[in-house]
Order: sequence, then structure tokens, then C-alpha cells
Amino acid sequence: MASAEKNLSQFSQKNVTDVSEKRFAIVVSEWNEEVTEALYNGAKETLLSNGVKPENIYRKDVPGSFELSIGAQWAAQVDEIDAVICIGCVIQGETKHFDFICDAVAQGITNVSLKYNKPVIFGVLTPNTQQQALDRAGGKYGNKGDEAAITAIKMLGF
Ligand code: DLZ
Repeated sequence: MASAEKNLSQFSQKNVTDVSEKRFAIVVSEWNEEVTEALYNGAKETLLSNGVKPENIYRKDVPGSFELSIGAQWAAQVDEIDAVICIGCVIQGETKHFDFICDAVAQGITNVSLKYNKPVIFGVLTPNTQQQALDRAGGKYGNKGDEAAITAIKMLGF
């Protein structure tokens, strides 16, 4: 009973986290590299500015967003990794490729998160145009990589 109460009180705590000893993997898709590099840099800078040590940030590149799921799994299965951030950019084309990739990566990342009981963050842009992507990768609408990093940190507080 005592331990159940402890777990409940922990669960209801405000999720403020000391991340100074936490380890993060960032999995980066090479497709639309200009965008994904900007997202990666945003995520990394945000982790650092919130107290994550540089040596505790690990990067793994994958060819495209479709491969983010397996990249996330490779990272999540490492015991020392506390959270995984997936970075990608899928731009709407004229075929159904877009839908297949977006659906697959969203489901794949969710599956990895639940399988390993770790935060696996969806830092994937799904815009209609490259300009819309750039607007969200350090442009006029901010940097979604920053938001992905903040989400990872918040999730470690649970
Ligand atoms: C093939 C493809 C296409 C057409 N577009 C994108 C894209 O906009 N963003 C992205 O991250 N990846 C794209 N890819 C590559 C796929 O994600 C994947 O790498 C290949 O289908 C091989 O599995």
C-alpha cells in the first residue's frame, strides 16, 4: 500500500526534471537535409541550454524519415539512453508516398516508445512545401526541433 501511494504521488508531481545526467539520442533523416539539420541544431541547442551535457547527446543519421522507426529502436534499446528524438521532414508530393511515409513513421515511433517504455519524440515536419518547412526550422514560425527537445525533457519528468 505504501509503495502504491508513493507511485501515485510521484505520478501527480509537476514534471520538472534535472537532465544533467540524462542521455538523449537524436535520430536524423538525411532527406531534406537543409531542414533536418536546422531542426537537429535547434533540438541540440535546446537540450544544452536546459542542462544536458554535450557528451550525453548521441546522433544517428538514417537515409529517410521512413527509417526513423528502426533508428529509434536501435537507440531506445540501449539501456543508457533515456529519451529519443526523431527528426525528419516529409514534403507533400504528387503521389501517395507522403501518406505512406507519414503513417509508417508515426506508428513506428509510437510502437518503439511503448515497447521500450521511453519517450520517443516525433520531430517530423509534414509540410506541403519546402518553404513551409523552413518557416518551422528556424524561420518565422520558430524551430520545431526546439519543441521536440522540450517535449523529451518534459516526458522524463513523469
Ligand atoms: C522516397 C522519399 C520521398 C519521395 N520523399 C521523402 C521526404 O520528403 N522526406 C523523407 O524523409 N524521405 C523521403 N523519401 C525517402 C523515404 O523516407 C525512405 O528513405 C525510402 O522510401 C526508402 O525506404
